[in-house]
Amino acid sequence: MATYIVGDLHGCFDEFQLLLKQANFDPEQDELWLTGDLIARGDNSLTCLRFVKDLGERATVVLGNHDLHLLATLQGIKKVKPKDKVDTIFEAEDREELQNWLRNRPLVAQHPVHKFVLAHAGISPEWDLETTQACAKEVESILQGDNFKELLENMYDSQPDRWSPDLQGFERWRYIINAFTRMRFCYADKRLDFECKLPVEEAPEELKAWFELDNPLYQDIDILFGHWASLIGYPTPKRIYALDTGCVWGNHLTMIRWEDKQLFTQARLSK
Ligand SMILES: [Mn+2]
Repeated sequence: MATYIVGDLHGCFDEFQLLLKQANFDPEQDELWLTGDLIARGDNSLTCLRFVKDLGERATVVLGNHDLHLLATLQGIKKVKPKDKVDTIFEAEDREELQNWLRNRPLVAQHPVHKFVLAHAGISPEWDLETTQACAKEVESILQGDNFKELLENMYDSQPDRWSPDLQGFERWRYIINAFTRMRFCYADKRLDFECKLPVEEAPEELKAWFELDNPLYQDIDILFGHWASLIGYPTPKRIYALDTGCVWGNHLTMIRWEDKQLFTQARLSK
C-alpha cells in the first residue's frame, strides 16, 4: 500500500491517468490525496470530478478556490466563465450528486498515519494546528449544511486580511476560506495579500510567501499544498511541499509517493 499526493488537476484528465499509470497506482490498495482545484481551465473537468468521486474512500481531496467557485456558479451566484470550460458539468445528469459530493469535501486534511497536512493554498501564518483544524471544521459544517448558498454568496472579498479569534460570521468564514484556498503572499505582520500576481522572485520586498513567515507549525509538520503554479522550481523549506506545477498552463502534473518521497511527473499533452 502506498500514499500518493497529486497537485491541482484543473481538468487535465489524460495527464492524470498517465501519471497514475506511471506510478502503478492501484485503487484497491493505494491512497490518493489531491490538493484541490480538480476542475476549471482544462478540457476534462467533468471526467476529473467523476473519477475522483468514484475513488470513494481511496481518495482524499481538499477544496480549492475553483472548486468553491464552481459551487457558487452551480447555485447561480456567479456566471460561468467560458475560459473555465465547465459547461459539461452543468449539463451532466449527475450534477446534483457531484455538487453534493464536492461541498462535503474538507478544507484541510491530516493523514492519520503519516501526519502530514494538506490544504489547497496553505495554512495561515497565524494558526497553530488546533486552530487550523477548528477553523476548517467551522466552515466545512456550514458548507455541508442547508445554508451553504449564503456562505458562497458572502465569500467573494479579500477582507479581512488579518486573523483574529474575535472575528465573527461571514468575515470570519471569509478569512478562513481565503487562507485555505487563495493565500500566496503575506506581509511581515502576517497580513494576507491577494493582489500580487508576480513570481515569488520578482515580488516586492515587503511580500513573502506564506510559508516563509514565522509560524512554529511550519517546522513541526509536513505541509502539502497546490494553488501556486508559479512556484515551480522555487526552493521551499524542508517540510513544505508545493505540488501545483501548472500542467494546465503547459508545464506538468506532479505527484509524490509519500513513503519514499519519489516524485512522478507528467508533461502537459499537446493538442
Ligand atoms: Mn487554486
